[in-house]
Amino acid sequence: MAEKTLVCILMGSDSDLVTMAEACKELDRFKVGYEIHVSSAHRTPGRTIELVTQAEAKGVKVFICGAGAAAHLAGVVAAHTACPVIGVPMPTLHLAGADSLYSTVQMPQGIPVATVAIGKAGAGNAGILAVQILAVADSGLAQQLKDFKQDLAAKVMKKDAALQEKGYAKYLEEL
Ligand code: RP5
Repeated sequence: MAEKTLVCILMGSDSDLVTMAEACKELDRFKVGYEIHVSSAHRTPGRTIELVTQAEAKGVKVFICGAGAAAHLAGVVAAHTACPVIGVPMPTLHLAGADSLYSTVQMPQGIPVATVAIGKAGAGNAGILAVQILAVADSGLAQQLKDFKQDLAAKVMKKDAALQEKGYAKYLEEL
């Protein structure tokens, strides 16, 4: 059976896809259904609002928005939905993503955007955060998240054990 679409990912440009794919990968990991669209707050403002309305009608519960530079997409989406909105600031050429970060995070009181880190780590975390939001009402997802964290911890422990065994120089050679 096809997964229900619970998350809607919007990005301002297809040039954002290389970053936003990290959010897709995390949602795939947890088998959470999502849709992903290119839609810009500035270039296609009407279409953006239409996508938000359609997504809500389909049962979407969380929006993830990635945009760069004068990054107003997450804020505009948040203005049009009562669902949680996660903003992912894109890295940029001229200001290294500080422009995207500030324009995504500095929302006026009343219209929150949960802003994650700039770039791929932020996009991946946006996917995980969306799963965490959904897991509040889904014990199966909550268990998957616990397993995921245990797995992360086990990987770090394994690396430390190898570092202790080999010493830093050999470890570095094999990195
Ligand atoms: C933003 O402008 C997009 O989110 C993208 O990060 C940036 C550049 O877009 P392109 O000129 O590559 O389409 O709206």
